[in-house]
Amino acid sequence: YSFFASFFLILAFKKYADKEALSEAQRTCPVVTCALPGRDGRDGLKGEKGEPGQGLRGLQGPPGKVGPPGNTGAPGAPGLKGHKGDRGDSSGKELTPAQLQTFSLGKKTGKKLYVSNGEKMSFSKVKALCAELQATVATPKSAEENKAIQDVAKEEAFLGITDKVTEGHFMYVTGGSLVYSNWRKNEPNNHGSGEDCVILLQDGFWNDISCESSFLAVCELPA
Ligand code: MFU
Ligand code: CA
Repeated sequence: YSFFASFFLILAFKKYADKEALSEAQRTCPVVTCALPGRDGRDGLKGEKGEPGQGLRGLQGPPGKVGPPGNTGAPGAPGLKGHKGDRGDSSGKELTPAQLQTFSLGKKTGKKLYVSNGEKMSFSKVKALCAELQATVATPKSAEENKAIQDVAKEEAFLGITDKVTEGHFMYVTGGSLVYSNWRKNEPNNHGSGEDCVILLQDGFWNDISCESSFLAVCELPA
């Protein structure tokens, strides 16, 4: 008895409780909310990649800035072999231009050498030419030297003698008064507007003449 009584009592209470809970939910819970489906499910799988867009391609932008210099490159390949050098000499000595000139002209040591290029020119030009050869204008200081110049000069040639400093007093261009002279008869006469230079005539005698006239250039290399 008590078992069945208890059973029905429980059932009845249950039925009452359910009914109360339902009516309470109807009062407090909005129909819409309570009628909605349950919570959202989990996120689905990632979709496939879409097709490329079809918008117009933009214009090309301006060139970028110049980049920094690159590193130094590796050394290049060796150059080609050079030409064979000069013979050189066993002494290891080198000739100065003057020594080379002396050698090529066959100049004898201790003896003056007179040279000419066969050109005629003013006295100032003769001086300049001889200076380039590290020489001076031919200046005979003895009959022997006068003859040596005569042998080189095939026509009238300037001598390194003038009276520019003091009229009538002929001197060597290199300095000093004459130690030897070979004037032609009636010379020097300072003819015309003046004659301060001297030429060696074909017969070996001297004549004073204008320095602006042109005569053969003969230079002398020191002994
Ligand atoms: C002589 C020379 C002059 C010039 C002239 C033509 O004078 O002394 O130097 O050569 O002859 C008369
Ligand atoms: Ca004269």
